Amino acid sequence: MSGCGCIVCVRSNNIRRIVCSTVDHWYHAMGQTRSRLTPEEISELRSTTYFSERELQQWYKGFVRDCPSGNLSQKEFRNIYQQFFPSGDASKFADLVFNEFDSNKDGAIEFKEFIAALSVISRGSLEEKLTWSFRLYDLDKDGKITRQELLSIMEAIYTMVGHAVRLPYDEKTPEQRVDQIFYMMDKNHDDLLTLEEFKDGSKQDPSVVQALSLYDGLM
Ligand SMILES: [Ca+2]
Ligand SMILES: [Ca+2]
Ligand SMILES: [Ca+2]
Repeated sequence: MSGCGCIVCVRSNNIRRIVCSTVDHWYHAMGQTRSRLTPEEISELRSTTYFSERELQQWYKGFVRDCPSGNLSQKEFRNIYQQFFPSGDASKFADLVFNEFDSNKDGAIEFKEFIAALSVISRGSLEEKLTWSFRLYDLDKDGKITRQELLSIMEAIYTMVGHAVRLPYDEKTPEQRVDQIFYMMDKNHDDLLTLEEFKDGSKQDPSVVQALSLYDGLM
């Protein structure tokens, strides 16, 4: 009798089924992944993302191929970004995005986290994309973006892009860009951007959402 090889497997088909699925679950939990998503995983992901079953299986296949451990590490994530910006240093910006993908904060991106973020970035409504960006920019997650937080993000983007890629605002320094954004968005002049201020301002000036199209290009 075949099976996963453990003693219990050879005793009874029924027990084998239970044990094998448990072992499979352990392997999964340990980061050893299967090649396809289970029907339960598909139905969960279909309700939480904008992807079809076929797309989910395709993304999963690619994810497992690129990350056989089932987890995308911070280092691997940096490398992905670095490939797109060879003349700059993408590590800082990649780390910021990594933290946003890693919603359970365990230091690795599992498929569920990856596909959830990808769904918002690639298929989300403008509102969802802006909320996602806001959370990315709000480094200490207190619900407000300070000048310093925005400056950190802008510096990370400028460092990543280097001199090879010409962005519409590449003639400006990160400081000037921060001043410009606050001038436009900070309606009550308290030097803090709320989600509402951020959303309203971004809709008026689509160039502010530029960083999002950077992710679009990466995915
Ligand atoms: Ca995680
Ligand atoms: Ca903040
Ligand atoms: Ca404000």
